[in-house]
Amino acid sequence: MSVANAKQTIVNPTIPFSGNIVGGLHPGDIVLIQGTVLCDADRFHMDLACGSSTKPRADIALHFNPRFMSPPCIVCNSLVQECWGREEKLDQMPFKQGSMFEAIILVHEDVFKVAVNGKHMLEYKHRLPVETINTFSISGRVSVCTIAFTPNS
Ligand code: 9QG
Repeated sequence: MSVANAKQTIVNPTIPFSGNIVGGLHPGDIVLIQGTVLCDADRFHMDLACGSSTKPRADIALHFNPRFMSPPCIVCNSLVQECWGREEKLDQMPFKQGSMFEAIILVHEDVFKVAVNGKHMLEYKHRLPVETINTFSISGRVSVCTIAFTPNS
């Protein structure tokens, strides 16, 4: 996946990172995240959120949360009016402690599709309107070299 057509690229952000997505997110957009999972990682997560308020906490359309505790899994969820909804859990772990990764979030009309290291991992049906997403955050035991937002074209 290339960052050549990206409308916005963030390089070597300090973690935890949270930033505005210029122009918001739209169906067809691709979010690319390249980084390394720290050796001692228990978990990390990335969020596509609707604003950046901390009090009250902004809604999170997609919370994507790899957990390395056994059994390892990826938890996806949404935060609506400060409440977590039903977790969607994938009992697979494409990320490896101490290893680099490339994650791609594809924004479709009805779902997000997430691929890791070139392999499709999961779909997550929208619970909040895509048009309300304007913030990307990542935190936990991870380092990130590139975040790139590429528009539908
Ligand atoms: O644990 O699960 C996802 O369903 C919660 C975690 C929470 C999320 C949530 O505490 O952690 O992963 O924003 C949070 O509080 C994150 C970091 C039932």
